[in-house]
Amino acid sequence: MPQTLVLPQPDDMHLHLRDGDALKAVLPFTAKQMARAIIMPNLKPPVVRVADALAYRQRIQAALPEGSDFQPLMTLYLTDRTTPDWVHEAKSAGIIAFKLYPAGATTNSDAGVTNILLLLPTLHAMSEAGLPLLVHGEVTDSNIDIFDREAAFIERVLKPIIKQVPQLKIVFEHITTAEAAKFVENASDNIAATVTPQHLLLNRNDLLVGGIRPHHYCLPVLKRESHRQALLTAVTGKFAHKFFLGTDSAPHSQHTKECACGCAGVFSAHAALELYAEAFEQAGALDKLAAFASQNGARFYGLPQNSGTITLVKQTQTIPPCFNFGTESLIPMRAGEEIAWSVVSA
Ligand code: OTD
Ligand code: ZN
Ligand code: ZN
Repeated sequence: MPQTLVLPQPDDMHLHLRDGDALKAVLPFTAKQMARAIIMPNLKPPVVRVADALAYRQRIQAALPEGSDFQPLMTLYLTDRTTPDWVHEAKSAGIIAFKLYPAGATTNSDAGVTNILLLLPTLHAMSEAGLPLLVHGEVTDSNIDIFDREAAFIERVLKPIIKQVPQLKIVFEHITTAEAAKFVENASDNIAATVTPQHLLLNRNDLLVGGIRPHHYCLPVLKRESHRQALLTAVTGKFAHKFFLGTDSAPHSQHTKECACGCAGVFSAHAALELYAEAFEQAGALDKLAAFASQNGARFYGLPQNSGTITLVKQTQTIPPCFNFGTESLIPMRAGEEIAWSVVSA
């Protein structure tokens, strides 16, 4: 009998679903594993107003496979123009959070915030409404080395926000460094973080040694091995309750990644849970996977625990070399290679 793990059905607390044909291509992967997902608003143009988010939610629901009860949880893209009134409107409409993209930080972030500290009334309104601020935690200053941008964000942006609005719930998204892990561990319980499969399983050698690997290029960029080890310790250690599953699965067509100026983003939704299982097994902490994947995030967001279960078995699967992506193709994480775990049922 292969080793078996039964978990409460997980949630993906950070997901890029795109729109149109791309949405139709990637949504079934997530809907098959996850009960719910927090949907990132970085469409072109971004999802800024409540009406945009509700229309996007309808398009997601229309693209779901027949019979799926997957629930998309919608976010709004914070801009320099987001007012406290928009926050109240968002709360009433069931929007789950606001997303901070420092202007220019990542894919489709041109409309992002130029100086978050000019938005204090809006942040206070979010704090009072209990709506979390989700942060892409990298500064965008061209003088700061790309490998140092997350650590600099803690000092220059995150600490000042927390000082001004101490009760605000904040999710430090897709953390990649020992500095970020330590900061979250030492912060109060209204501060939490998501961690992606690629940042738990890969380091910057996987991006650059033996040839450049465009499919391992994402933002924040992969870091050195000591940081990966710190992340594994964080998600399995004494403060593990502050960390939860957020894949940051971010599909781009093959030709926009394999070119002279390739897009950032790793697609992992096809095998999200299996990839996390590998990481937790590597850390000798498979017993901590259920809390990370299915409990910590829901608790932080004040959502009920999912009642269904999902079963993982230690059975090797081979990942296809590519998937259809509208009229284009999509290269998934581990394309053409093996993963030691498989999902049997959801
Ligand atoms: N990172 N790519 C994308 C988003 C994320 O920063 C992120 O959340 C994307 O393509 O939307 C990426 O590398
Ligand atoms: Zn981001
Ligand atoms: Zn993202």
